[in-house]
Amino acid sequence: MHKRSAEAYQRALQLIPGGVNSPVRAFKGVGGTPVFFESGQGPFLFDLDGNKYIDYVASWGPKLQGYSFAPVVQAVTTQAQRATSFGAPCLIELELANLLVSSVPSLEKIRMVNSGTEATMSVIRLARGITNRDRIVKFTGCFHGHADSLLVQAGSGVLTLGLPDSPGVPRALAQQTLSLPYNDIEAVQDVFTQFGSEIAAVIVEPIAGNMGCIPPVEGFLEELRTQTTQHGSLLIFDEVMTGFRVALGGAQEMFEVSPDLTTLGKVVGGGLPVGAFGGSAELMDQLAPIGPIYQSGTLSGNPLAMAGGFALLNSLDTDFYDKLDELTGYFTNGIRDVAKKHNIDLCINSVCGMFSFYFTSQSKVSNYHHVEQCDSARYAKFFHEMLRQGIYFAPSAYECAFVSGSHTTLEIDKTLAAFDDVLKRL
Ligand code: KE4
Repeated sequence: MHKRSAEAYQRALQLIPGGVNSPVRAFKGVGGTPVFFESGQGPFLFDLDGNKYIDYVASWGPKLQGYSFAPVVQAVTTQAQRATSFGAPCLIELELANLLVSSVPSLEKIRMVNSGTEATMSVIRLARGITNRDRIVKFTGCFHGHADSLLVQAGSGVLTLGLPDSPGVPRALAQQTLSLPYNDIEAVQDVFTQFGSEIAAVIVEPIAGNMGCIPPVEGFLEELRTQTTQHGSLLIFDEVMTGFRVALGGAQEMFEVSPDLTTLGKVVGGGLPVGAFGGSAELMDQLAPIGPIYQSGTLSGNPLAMAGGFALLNSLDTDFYDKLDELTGYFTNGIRDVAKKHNIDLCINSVCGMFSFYFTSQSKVSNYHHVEQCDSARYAKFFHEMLRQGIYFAPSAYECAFVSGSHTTLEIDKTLAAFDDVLKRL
């Protein structure tokens, strides 16, 4: 079944820490050893042993139009024959910048980088530089990449200073980050009452996607906007996952709340390494070389990745999202029906293009505390059973499932049939 993957993994373990270049891929969340993939086509992945899967990981989000999307392949191939990088300005950078600025409501200017982590790391420095303040507020269960200031877990009490979430993060730096419960409006009001004048920025996933999919409750994003404005802090929407995923203008368009700064990644690179951060011209012009706040990158805006991102984003319009939303609803309704049929307690959260289901009897999952009560062992069993059926979900109960423009009801029906068989036996 996975003989060649298992052999490759043994070799990988000798060369790469944990055999992977990013921890979540090691299957630690579900047990077993990772599958090595060889190719992808539309909604399908093919592994080293020739097994075919219907994929819902989408490389953690970027594959919004599925694998080997022809316009992206064409654009990247053509650009590769010209040059992959100049380290100098080129027109395709302007094309993509213009597309981002004209699609995302709050953007006037944008700076390209090479990952979501680089985008959030840079935007935090920008916010601190602009406000001349050091404190950052984030939310427990939200993930913003692995920059030191963001690898911070909540202190013992909601208003206690942050603690490093990893060895190597200086305690002094971690203490500058406060981590609050997601969707907790009161906690936000309290933290601003206590620290308001010291808070440089609040960074939030406007729809949480790293503790499964958790949409904002009514008034949560609006309260962040009110409190940050009132206290001279900046509001940062980390739309690395939601940008161009849930709507052309991202979650800020969907919920009509305008952040001061936005980070992007994943989809905007079309599957190549791209991150970006942007906001008003006034704020962004504080960046070097015109402003004093330094930020840089050898391959930032490289024409190869710009060509890939531009080709993918150019294929998106409101009709695309209408269809994606409909297919996501068809899928999640189908899962609800199958779970009911087999009396399996399941809670599903979904927005256009992304969703997650939690094995739990809780009526809602709207913060990390709820997520911790869910049955991740049952998810692990589910994951491997579905893998045997040729369905690839995220190897972690804390991630989202993604539907793409290449999935059709044919693949969804096959997946629902697999759900029926697996949930029956769970
Ligand atoms: P990257 O540095 O991995 O490109 O982006 C970091 C990041 C920032 N913000 C949000 C909202 C994100 O979801 C991410 C990365 N997401 C994870 C899992 N959802 C990527 C997978 C991985 O860590 O390998």
